[in-house]
Amino acid sequence: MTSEIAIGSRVRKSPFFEATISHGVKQFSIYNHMYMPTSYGNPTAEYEALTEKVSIWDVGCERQVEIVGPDALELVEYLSTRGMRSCKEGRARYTPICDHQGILINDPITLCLRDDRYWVSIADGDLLLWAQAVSSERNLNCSVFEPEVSPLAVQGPKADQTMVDLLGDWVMDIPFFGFMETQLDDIPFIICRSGWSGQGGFELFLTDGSKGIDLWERVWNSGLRYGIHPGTPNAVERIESGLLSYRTDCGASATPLELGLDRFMNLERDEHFIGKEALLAEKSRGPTRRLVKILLSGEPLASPTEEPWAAFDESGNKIGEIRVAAWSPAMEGNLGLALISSKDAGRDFNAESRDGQSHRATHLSYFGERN
Ligand code: THG
Repeated sequence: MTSEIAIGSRVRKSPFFEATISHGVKQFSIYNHMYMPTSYGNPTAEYEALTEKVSIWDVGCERQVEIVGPDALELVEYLSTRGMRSCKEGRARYTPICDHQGILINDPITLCLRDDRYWVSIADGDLLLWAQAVSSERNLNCSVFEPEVSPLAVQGPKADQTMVDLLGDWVMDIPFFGFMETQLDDIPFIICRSGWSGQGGFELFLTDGSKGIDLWERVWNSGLRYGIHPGTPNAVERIESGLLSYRTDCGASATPLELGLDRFMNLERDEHFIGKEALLAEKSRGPTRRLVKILLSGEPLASPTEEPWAAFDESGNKIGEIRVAAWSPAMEGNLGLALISSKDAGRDFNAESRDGQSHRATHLSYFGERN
C-alpha cells in the first residue's frame, strides 16, 4: 500500500473540497492548515489544459487576513516591504512581508477594498497571528481577522472566454491585478484578474462558503466548450513563468533580495516598516545567496523533487541546493530553482540527487530577472 494522508477535522476543508473530490482529485498537500489539491493524476492533461485551454483549481487555502479600520493603512504599510499607500481601491499588489531580520515570512497579494480596508491573501504561513500581534503591540486602531473568503482560480488562454460567457463582456475591462465585486444569482464573490500562472485568467474570491460547489459547477459548465480540466497550482508552469513558491523555493530563512523580489519592494520610502534596516544593510553589502533558474541533465523527472538536492562546484565544495525541479514541456528539460551562494551563482554546477545520482545543472537566469 502506498502511504496516505489522513483527512480529519484538525485540518480544514475549503468550500470547493467536495467539488474537487467529485471531479477526481488524487492528491492533496497541506497549506495554511487546509487541504490543497496537488494532482488529479494526469500531469500532462493538467499542464495542457492550463497552457492551451482552461483550468479550474481550488486555492481556498490562500486565506485572507482582513485589516479594517482607521489605522488599517498604517498597519499594512508597517507590515509590508512594498507598501500600499498609492494603491487605488479595486487594485491589488504582490507584497513581500519580512520579519525584523529581513527574512521573508510571506509573499501575499494585498487587495485594497477601500482606503481603510484590505485583504492580505496569504501564502503558506501564519500571517494572521503576526498581523494581530503587531497591531496590538502598536496600539493600532483596526481589526485584524480571518474573513470567510475562498479563492477559486480559473487560468489559461481560454479563461477570459470562460468568464465572459459566465458573467458578461465587462470582465474584460478588469485590468491585471484589478478586481470587482459581483454576484452570480445568489453566489457572491470578488473577481480579480490574478492567479499563480503566467497563462492569464482570474481568481474568484467566494464570500459565502456554502456556495462553493455551486460556483465551481457554474465555472465548470461555462468552460466545457473550451476544454476545461480540473487542475492545481501547477508545479512546473509557475517555474517557467517565474512565480515564487514560498517555502518550496526558499525554505523559511531566505530574504527577498536573495530571491530576486527587488521590484516588488519599496525599501527607500520614508516610512518605517518591519525589516527595513536589515534589508537596506543587505542591499548595500549584497545578498549572500541567489535564487537561480537552472536546467538539469538526466531523464525526465516523473514528479517534482520532494526534497532539496545538494549543489557542488567543480572542486566538490557545497555551494547551495536545488530547491525544486520538475520536467518542463516548454523547455523540454528538467527545470529547477536553486539557492546558490552569490559568489558561485551565475555558473553551471554539479548536483547530487537524494539517491546519489550525479547531474549537471546549467544556469539559465537569476530568478526575478526579466527575460
Ligand atoms: N492568489 C492569491 N493569493 C496568493 C497567491 C495567489 N497568495 C500567496 C501566493 N499566491 C502569492 N504568490 C504569487 C506570486 C506572484 C504572483 C502572484 C502570486 C504574480 N506576480 C506577477 C509577476 O511576478 O509578474 C505580478 C505582480 C505585481 O505586478 O504586483 O502574479 O496565486 N489570491
